[in-house]
Amino acid sequence: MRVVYTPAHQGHDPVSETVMGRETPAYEVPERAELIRAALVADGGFELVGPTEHGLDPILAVHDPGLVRFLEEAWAQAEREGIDRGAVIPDTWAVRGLAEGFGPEGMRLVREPVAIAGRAGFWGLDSSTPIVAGTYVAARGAVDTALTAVDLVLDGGESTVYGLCRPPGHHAARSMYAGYCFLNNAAIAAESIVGRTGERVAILDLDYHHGNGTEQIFWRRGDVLYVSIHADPDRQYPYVLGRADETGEGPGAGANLNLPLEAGVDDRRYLEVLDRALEAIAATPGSIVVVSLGFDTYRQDPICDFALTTAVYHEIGRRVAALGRRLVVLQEGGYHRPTLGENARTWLRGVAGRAGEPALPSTT
Ligand code: OKP
Ligand code: ZN
Repeated sequence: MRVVYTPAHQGHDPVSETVMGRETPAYEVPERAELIRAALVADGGFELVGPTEHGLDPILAVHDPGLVRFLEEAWAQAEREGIDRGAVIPDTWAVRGLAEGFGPEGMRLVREPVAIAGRAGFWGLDSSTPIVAGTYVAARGAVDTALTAVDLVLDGGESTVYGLCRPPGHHAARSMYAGYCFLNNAAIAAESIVGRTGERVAILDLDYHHGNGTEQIFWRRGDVLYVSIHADPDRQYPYVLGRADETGEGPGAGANLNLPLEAGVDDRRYLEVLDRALEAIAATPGSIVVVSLGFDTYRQDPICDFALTTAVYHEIGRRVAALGRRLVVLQEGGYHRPTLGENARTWLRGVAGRAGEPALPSTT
């Protein structure tokens, strides 16, 4: 199986994030992707390829040019303003996300501020998404990783490709960065697939957190089905979206399925809900599924509360593959570093067992 990977992610190396006013060591760190890469290389059944550059057009098909400009300029502006804290983390928010990030109405009176602190609070949702020197290049690398995975599936004849995206993407909305995410890799990939094939595309979001950004981007779209299994936002980030009654609007009515869950979800319960998600996808036309894959559903994840085991990831991968559709699998979250590599390897091995999938050499 092909794995798309670039070391560009290493430049996004935040030291800390701010959780309820307390500075804590960053969870979303370069080591995460390196651990997954090392586990797949050690397995022997995966072939790493670098991404090709796809430029800005596919990004601007999904994101506000103002957001992209801000992400590109932020670090240099912080340096010019003499902000010397190692990262841009806002402390003043424009609360414009409620209007432009999440809903249909724009607050026209709120203008983009000038100072970096104001700009960050204008484009960002929260204080856990630091911008550092290498953030923009890393985020662009993650998008190119996702788009290269799409190329390998559409033009390269691959049935499944894994994009080791970092930073993740599913919290990033059209005009908002959020939750460790800057550009929405999965949404950009899905949009590109729709544009190139004219087919409907399903996004299956298996990260522990609801992908508010992906939901928002395709909220009024009937050609992209968004299905997500996640922690109930009544107790978990992103708090503001992810409820079961969010089903899409206009042409997108019925093309959004949220399956919010209680704490303590175990393997059996998760598989039961997964089957509902897969049924919804199977009932929708299309031949390609973009998977937003998170391992923060793992029982020992330090910031989450599901109780999945490593073994169940094999079964989840197997059931997703049993849809019989081509898969563009993109990495999102997962913060228990000791098991991250093995969980990813196990999931992808579950996919690789299906008929028609090139067999991977057996592991020792
Ligand atoms: C990113 B991904 C809660 C702070 C939450 C952001 C979590 C982002 C998760 N008090 N911080 O979906 O794994
Ligand atoms: Zn997550």
